[in-house]
Amino acid sequence: PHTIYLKDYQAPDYLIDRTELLFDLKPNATLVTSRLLVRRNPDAVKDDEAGLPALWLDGIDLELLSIAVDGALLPAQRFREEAGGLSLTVDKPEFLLEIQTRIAPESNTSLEGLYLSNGMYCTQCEAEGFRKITFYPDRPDVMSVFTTTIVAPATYPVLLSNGNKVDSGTTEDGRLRVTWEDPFAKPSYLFALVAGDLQYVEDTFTTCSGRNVKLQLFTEARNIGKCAHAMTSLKRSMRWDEEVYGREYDLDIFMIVAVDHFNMGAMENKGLNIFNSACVLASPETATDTAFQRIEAIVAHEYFHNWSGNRVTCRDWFQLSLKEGFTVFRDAEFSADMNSRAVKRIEDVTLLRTAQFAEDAGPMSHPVRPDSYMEISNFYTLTIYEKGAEVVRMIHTILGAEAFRRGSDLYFERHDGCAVTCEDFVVAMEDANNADLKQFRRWYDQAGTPVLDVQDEYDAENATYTLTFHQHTPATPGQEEKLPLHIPVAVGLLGANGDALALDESDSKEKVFHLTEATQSFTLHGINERPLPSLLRGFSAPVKLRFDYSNTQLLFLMQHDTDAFNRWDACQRLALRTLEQLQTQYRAGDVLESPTALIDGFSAVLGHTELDPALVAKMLTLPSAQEMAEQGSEIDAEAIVAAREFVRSTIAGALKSRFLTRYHALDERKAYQPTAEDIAQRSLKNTCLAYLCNTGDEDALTLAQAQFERGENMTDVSAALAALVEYGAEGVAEERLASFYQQWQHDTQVVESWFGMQSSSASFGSLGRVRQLLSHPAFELKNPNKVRAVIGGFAMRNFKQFHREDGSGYEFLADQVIALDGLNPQIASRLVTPLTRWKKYRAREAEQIQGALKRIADSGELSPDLYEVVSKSLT
Ligand code: HT7
Ligand code: ZN
Repeated sequence: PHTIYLKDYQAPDYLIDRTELLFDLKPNATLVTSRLLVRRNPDAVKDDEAGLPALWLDGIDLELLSIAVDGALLPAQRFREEAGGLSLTVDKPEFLLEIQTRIAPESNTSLEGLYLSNGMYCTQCEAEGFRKITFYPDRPDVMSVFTTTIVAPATYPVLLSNGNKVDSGTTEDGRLRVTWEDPFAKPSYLFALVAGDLQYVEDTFTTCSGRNVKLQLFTEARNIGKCAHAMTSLKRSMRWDEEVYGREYDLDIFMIVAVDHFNMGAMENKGLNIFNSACVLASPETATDTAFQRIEAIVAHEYFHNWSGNRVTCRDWFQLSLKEGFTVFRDAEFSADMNSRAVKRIEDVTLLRTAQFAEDAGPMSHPVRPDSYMEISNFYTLTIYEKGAEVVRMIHTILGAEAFRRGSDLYFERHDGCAVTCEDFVVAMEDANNADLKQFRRWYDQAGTPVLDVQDEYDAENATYTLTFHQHTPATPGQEEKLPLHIPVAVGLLGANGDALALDESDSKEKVFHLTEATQSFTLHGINERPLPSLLRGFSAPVKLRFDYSNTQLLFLMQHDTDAFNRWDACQRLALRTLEQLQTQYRAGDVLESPTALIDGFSAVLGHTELDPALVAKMLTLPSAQEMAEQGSEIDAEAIVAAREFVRSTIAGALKSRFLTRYHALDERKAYQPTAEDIAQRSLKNTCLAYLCNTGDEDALTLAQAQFERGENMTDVSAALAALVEYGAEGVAEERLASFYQQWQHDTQVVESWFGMQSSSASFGSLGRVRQLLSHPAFELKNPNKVRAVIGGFAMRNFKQFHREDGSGYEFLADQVIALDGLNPQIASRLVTPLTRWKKYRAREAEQIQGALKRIADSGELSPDLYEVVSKSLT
């Protein structure tokens, strides 16, 4: 595999004005005929002396049957098949190119290009999957109008593609034929095709200008009762995008299809979104609140791409965050408006701190706009998505909501129908507001997580309060020197009685400081008492903030901060500090000290009946082992597990009666609704239940057993089952898991979470059990959801068992990655992630993990996907 550099970008030599495709579907021999109107690109880099350049068409795993130019077969000396594509010499600036190829969807296990999922044909073309369908300039800056005809046997009554259906009929031999026309020019990565025996639910949406849009959601018949929530989410998203961004939907139809085999969550193909079934199908009996909220967010995300991604797309894949960062920011704001804003922010920041910060500090570290890659599929990362969204959020914070909207209006207007860059986005934000984001641009270029050290000084005599910030970004692979960033830091001050202090004459209670230098001080005047600072409110920048709070100060912030996010963050800081101290005690062989400050804090939080229960649940949730691992300079997996288990069980024991009171108060019998209020109530109730069961007391386990048996909704049932599996006797857990499987074996999504619950359980998910799950009849190595549930659940969410002393967890993962690479390289290269950070572990683990990685490297020819991750991790 070779490295591709942003600096080498060149505009395409040829454009494709029209693309006509004909698919004659057969599982092992699908014929694809393309008719392309090719035209020399007037903006291409020209070398007139040399005549017209060759036309390069990407193509992988295709059987070339014929090529014709302007109706005449192209002689063999005019084209050459090479690794990865086809080179044609035509010597005309404009021509009609006709190519016929044959492909075998049935044997496509990579789930890129055209493949079969439970007998249904479907496509995944982003980023470079279209080249597995036909020869084509498969790059996002080649935008074309597509017409697609699909021919298939009558056993595939539903034949879908992008745009509007313009024709349908039957062929002479009785097969079905449908033609779709998409009037919006698009890159090949947004192409989609679906063919199957599907049912659908239908609705309509009237846009702000009064147009009626038909909405259809297609699934296999058995899932037709699980579409309502996605449909409601879609309509809410469409309205929100009109109201908040002024964006109206543009086609007369919008379709969603659910497929069981899918590498990611969903795909925003123009007018025909394709979803992983787990990210679209839900009913109260089968899906948890978390699944309901995830579906709402992903439906919104894909819908929002219609503007931020499809109407305005990326010039090249280095600009991926242009559409992904912006769209994640848009979907996060949507979810915040639909649910609890603070809780949504807490969830997003937790993901960022746990996984993105780790990525930023690891061998695959890259900027939001990378400058090189080997395999683009490896760059659908937390940095591109989540940190990219944080960068957009900072622009929103710096400019303010109204100015941001002016900027996004200009961006959409200026670049509609174009393939553009992150720079174009920033320029639109500047031009619309006469703003200067020159230094801010460094966020797009610099990898790594900045560390922000803060000190304060109070001058009682002059009533001034000074905050001094020092920023520093550690070196990352290929980037030794880092420059100071423009960091917006939102700050509030608390007085001794807990009131928010005025920060200036206009009585404002919050201020955003704009850090632009390595060290910078800001002085506030008229501060008549020593304040307690509430720093980086709402996590106003993706940095690690260090301030020397005392335990008492953290407890005070937990009680009084008006910023809900920082209230939670104070609790996390206290928990992380306590866990850190206990790890030290554990390593020294000392007796572990009871975490009294944390118990006091949790007790106070539990008593706050007027606080949003969802926020209380988050405050009572300890940082995960993965997040703890991110804190120190060296990971000691055993100490992390010991400290965390000790704190959890001590809190559970000390506050048992408080948890019980709160549990009973929240345990109302009412019909399930996925509303923010009810979800909040269930989340706190089930947090209390987990702590109660953590005591191991019989009465608590009986409570879980009763909740499990009541079977009111999947949220409560699976929380009760998870508690029984984690804290109940082994025999009880086995019995409950078996009866649950018996009841739900027909439901793919429930079976997936049943797998995940077992393999991620610290007490139940031993390697032996995980191996048994791999041989379970419902497990399929070719299905990414099942792989993520069983192997991912073990390697990414079962810290205790995965890091077993004998290193068998690492060897197991290496075996699975090697087996998967031959089937699905994208999944293999994602799954290897837990092995990539070996340098951060203690010597013994580091050696074991490195050994497992080396074994993968030496296992034969790796896919480019896996090769990139493994080779970068070993250097
Ligand atoms: N834009 C979509 C990306 C995607 C993808 C990328 C690589 C391999 C498979 C994939 N499936 C979907 C998803 C999104 O961000 O909305
Ligand atoms: Zn996206």
